[in-house]
Parts: sequence; structure tokens; C-alpha cells
Amino acid sequence: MEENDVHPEDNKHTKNTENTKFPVMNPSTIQKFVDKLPIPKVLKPKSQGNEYDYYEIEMKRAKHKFHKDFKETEIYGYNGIYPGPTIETMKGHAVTVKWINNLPLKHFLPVDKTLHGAIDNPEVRTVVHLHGANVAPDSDGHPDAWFSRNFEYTGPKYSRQVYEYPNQQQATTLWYHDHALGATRLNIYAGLAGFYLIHDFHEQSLDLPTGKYDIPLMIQDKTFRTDGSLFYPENTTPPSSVNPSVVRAFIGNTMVVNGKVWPYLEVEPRKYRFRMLNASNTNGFTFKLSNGQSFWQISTDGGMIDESRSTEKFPLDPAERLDVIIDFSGLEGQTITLKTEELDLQGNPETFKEDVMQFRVELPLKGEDKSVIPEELRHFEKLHEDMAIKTRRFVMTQDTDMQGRNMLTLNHKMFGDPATETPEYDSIEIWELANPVFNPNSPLGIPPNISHPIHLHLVQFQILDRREFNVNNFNADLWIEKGEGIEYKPLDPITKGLDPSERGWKDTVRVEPGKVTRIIAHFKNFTGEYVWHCHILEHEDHDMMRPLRIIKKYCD
Ligand SMILES: [Cu+2]
Repeated sequence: MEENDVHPEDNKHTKNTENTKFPVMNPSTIQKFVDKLPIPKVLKPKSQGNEYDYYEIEMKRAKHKFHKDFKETEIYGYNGIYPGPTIETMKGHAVTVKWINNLPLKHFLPVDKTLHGAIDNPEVRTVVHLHGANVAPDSDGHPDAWFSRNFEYTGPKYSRQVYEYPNQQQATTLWYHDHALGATRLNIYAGLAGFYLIHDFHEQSLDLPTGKYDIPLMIQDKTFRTDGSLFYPENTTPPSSVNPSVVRAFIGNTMVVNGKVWPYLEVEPRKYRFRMLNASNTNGFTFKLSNGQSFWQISTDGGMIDESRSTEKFPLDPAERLDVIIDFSGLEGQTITLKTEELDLQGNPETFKEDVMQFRVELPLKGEDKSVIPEELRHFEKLHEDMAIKTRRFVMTQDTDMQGRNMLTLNHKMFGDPATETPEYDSIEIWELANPVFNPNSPLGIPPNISHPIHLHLVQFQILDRREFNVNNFNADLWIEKGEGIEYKPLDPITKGLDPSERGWKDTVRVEPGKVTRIIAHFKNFTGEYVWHCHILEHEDHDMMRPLRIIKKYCD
């Protein structure tokens, strides 16, 4: 694996390791559950108004303590902290943020200078995307709207310093993170990610656990060197002509929650709401509890589902969110571990990453738990197939870049190719996303069974179904063109091939191997230039991203 692929220049930009290469830390040497789970602080606005609040957030290099036994680690953080500060707001109350880049010009992680956006541009470029938000294009954090320190260098789509978030959508768990073209995988891995929570009156009327009983969990896999620094691979296998070079997948060997490696949380014997976010670069996880207890799911990416549902486990791919209630009442004195059910890319069990964090039911109950798990949560407005005026079809494809490296693409198109996804304003479309399984023995070395978490900016959509097809008898071109050349397998009429946890508003969907996943979206509220892409950061940085242009309808 890439983990052994250490380059002498790896630590060039860290202070205390000049020309020294520290090996990758063996995760078995790290003591688990010795650090308290940090809860990111809610940021106070710089000024408050009736119509909007104004914030300033500065991206800074900082030192961060990932584990009590580690030395301090160099990170990039919003306001110098990781995770970044949480922004909380009410629906209908706008937020404006001046995003300031005060980062160094040279990156401390290995920069691939051949990727789109990276050629002839400063190493450290940033732009902030509020993931899942319905915002105007010039505040969306277009990957080409990047800026370097003090706005000295800016990308071709850069237009403003202060971003505006109208917050007209329902209560939900969003997250903000870096989105600079060709640098996103490094910037998010370096620490540039934080929570953004929208509340509304309906949510407040439901008596859900709130305040200190409502906790966001940012879950990421990371790998460290023995000096405590963050490890990110330099090169790919097979050898590439480029060094450092983007990798096809990054799989860390530890689990980090809210910035601590394998933390614990002391809880009262009562109900808690956890807003779970998988903010990993590549890795998807299926979560469960060590005592077999059920979670109560109350939301998907875009907000509340119609009815709460009990589930023993649920999957979360990169960028997906899901809010759950865990009821610890009656569990006094017990320790429950949040676990994953994982296989690594080679199909072996993930020895270290099966543990995520611990809940210790050790705190005394402070007053009666008056929170409830409502059966009915919110009326859910279903988008029906016959509302769609257009169907588009996409295949997760493979190509070769200018350097001869293999890459993943969407319909064999590069990010810089002219926009083809141009929905009309206020129109509803169905998108069909096919993921053929590639030959596992092919020299491409791409894991054959990987799902691509496809993310559309601007909209929350719904998943219609996910249907298996015969990958050995698939004519991709004919299918894209005419919807023919495909042999579908039968679809379960009840489940429609979906996990029960994904029935709700989504902004990111798992395009699973060997299947066609169909989504339906209403492109409304704004027109202009957005993007859609795979949220495996190593894929989006290497062209698995396309323009999404919402165009005005012309009246006759
Ligand atoms: Cu992907």
C-alpha cells in the first residue's frame, strides 16, 4: 500500500523534521479511548443584525493535539482550530462570512503540480463550500473561485470575499469545507472542515435532545508518522512519472472524531442526538453499536425524514450525514463503543478502524430527560418520476491523463470540457448513474467494488432506486445515448434497492458498483455555474468532477 511509499522530501515543510523521514506510526501502538471527545465551539458572529449575521473566519496554520501521547501536529484550521468552529443559525436568518486565507504559500502535504488547478498556481489555494446548502453560485465555493493568502492570487471564477448564505432550507446538519480545484483532498485532510447547523421552529417543537445533548461527530480516518505529523502518501503505484502524485484512494489507519484519535465521551443515562458526518477522504463506513443497541435515525443529508426509524446499523460514505438519537437510559455504568463494519480495499477486515469512539454512561442524570423520539418528524414531499422533464445518463468511466496515469471520469469527460449538464431553472430532472464493475485484475489497480459518493451542488434530491445490471453485457455509449444496451436485473419493488437510511433529502448518493442509481432533483432558486462530482476527494481532485450550469428558461 501507499503507506510504505515514503519519500525523503515528505517532511520538507515541517519545522522539526528537516530532511528526516519519520515512519508511519503503527496504530497498535496508540492507546485507544484516552482522550475526551472535543465538541466544536459555536462561533459568535462579529456583528448581528435583523436580517443577517456577519462572521469572519480566518484559515490559519496551527498546532493540534490529536492524542495525549502525540506531539503537537501541524494542521490547517478555520480560525486555527480543527474541526473549525460551528456556525449555528435559524432558517430564514441569513449568514454572511468573510473567508480569509492566512495560510502559508507552501503546503505541508505533498502537492501534485500536474492536477487541474495546480499547474502554475500557488500550492496553497482555498475556497469554502457549504456542503448541502442552497446558495447563489458566487457564494457556493466554486472550485475555480479559489484564493491564496491575502487574496493575492485568485482563480478564474473568484468574485467576492464575503459569502452569503440565505438559509432558506429546513433544519439540517451541513458542513463547510475546502473545495479548491486540485487541492481539496489535501486541504480537508489538513483540517479545513467544520459544522454548519440550521435550526427551525418545527424542529424546536419536536422536543428532541438539544443543547449539550445535541452533539456533532466529524468522523475521519487519518494516518500519522511517529513524530505525530499527518501522513499523506506521496506517490502512486504503479510508479508514476510524477512525484508527488495524486493517489487513487487514501485509507487512513486510525479513526479521528472531532479531532481526537479514538476518543471517549462521558454521557448521562438519557437520550442524545448525534449529528454524524463522514468527512473522510475516501473511506465509507457502516456504523453500529457494540452492545447491539439500535440508533433512532431522524434525518438524512438535507434534514428530517418523515418518521423516525430504528436501525442497528447504517452506511455513510464520504460527505454523507445522518442524525441519530441514542438512548443511554438504563445503561448506567456501561461502556458502549461506536463501531464500523469494514473491509479494507483488499477485502480484509479493518483491524484498527473497527473502533471509532466510546460512550461511557458515567455521568449522573441532571434532571429528568424530557426529550422524546417523535414517531412523526416532518411531512415529506415526494418528487415523482412523471414530474421530470428530462433524463440524463452517466457512467463512472476510466481514462488516462496526460502523464499516462489512470483516472476516473464521468462519461469520459474532464472537468475542463464544456458544460453538458445544463438543467433549466425550476425544472425537475432524473439522473441515472451507472457504475460498471471493473476487472479487479486490470493493471489500473482501482478497487473494483468501490462506490462513488456523487454530490450535486445547489440541490437536495431524492433517490428513486438502485438497480443491478449485467456489467458483462453493457454498452456504455449506447446506454448514455439512448438508454439501450443494458440488461437490468429484477428490482425489489419494496426496497427499490435502497438502504432504508437513505429515504429522505440527499445531496450525496452512493453510486454502488454493478448498479444504476437513479436520483430526481428540482433545480430551483438560483441560476449559474455550479459543479457536481465524486466526493472521494482523490477522485474529484483528479477530474471526477463536472460543471453544473442552471440556465434561465427563455419564453417564446
Ligand atoms: Cu469516486
